[in-house]
Amino acid sequence: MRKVLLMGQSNVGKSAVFNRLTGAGVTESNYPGTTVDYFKSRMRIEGQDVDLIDVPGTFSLQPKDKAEEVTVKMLEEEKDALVVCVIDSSKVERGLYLALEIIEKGYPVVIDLNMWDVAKSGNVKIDSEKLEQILGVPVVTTVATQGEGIKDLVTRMKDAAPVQIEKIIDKISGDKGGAYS
Ligand SMILES: Nc1nc2c(ncn2[C@@H]2O[C@H](COP(=O)(O)OP(=O)(O)O)[C@@H](O)[C@H]2O)c(=O)[nH]1
Ligand SMILES: [Mg+2]
Repeated sequence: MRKVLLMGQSNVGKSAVFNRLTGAGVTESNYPGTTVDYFKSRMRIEGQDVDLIDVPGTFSLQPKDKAEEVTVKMLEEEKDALVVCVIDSSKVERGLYLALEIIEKGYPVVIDLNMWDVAKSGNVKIDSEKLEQILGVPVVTTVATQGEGIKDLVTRMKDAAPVQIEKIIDKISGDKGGAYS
């Protein structure tokens, strides 16, 4: 079964996205040999069943505690996974660091700029189209608590494909205008 991993830092809205994507049939599991719990559920994408996993939050792929260790292991155990990288749009740099680490490992990634409402009300302006163009991965914006953008997130999953990090570096160095304004 294809796996979709929801990854990101703590409190960015991973579980809110998870709850929007799943209906009934959520199971809670304990990662073997640890006290770290995670949630899993079946969902359908483009007519295919996939397992959606709400992975414990992590700041980076250099684990600082047990939960982060589990996150890194879960990623490494699922070489064929599609990763939805959930980012708090009001603190986008932090989240992008993790997203780049995951892209660098060769996973197909969709970036979910969640908390779009918070960014807007805080006057944080992000050009999500430009970000998508630079990174070469689908970038969507969501307000998970309202269900906004969730359909778009599902639709864009099929566009996720591995990207070589060198390509991103080339684009950044050849591009004077950034994705932020
Ligand atoms: N305003 C706003 N709040 C959100 C959004 N998504 C999640 N939240 C809230 O942010 C908090 C953290 O969300 P949660 O899903 O538990 O984050 P997780 O730690 O990444 O799983 C909760 O209080 C959510 O209700 C969003 O898009 N907008
Ligand atoms: Mg959570």
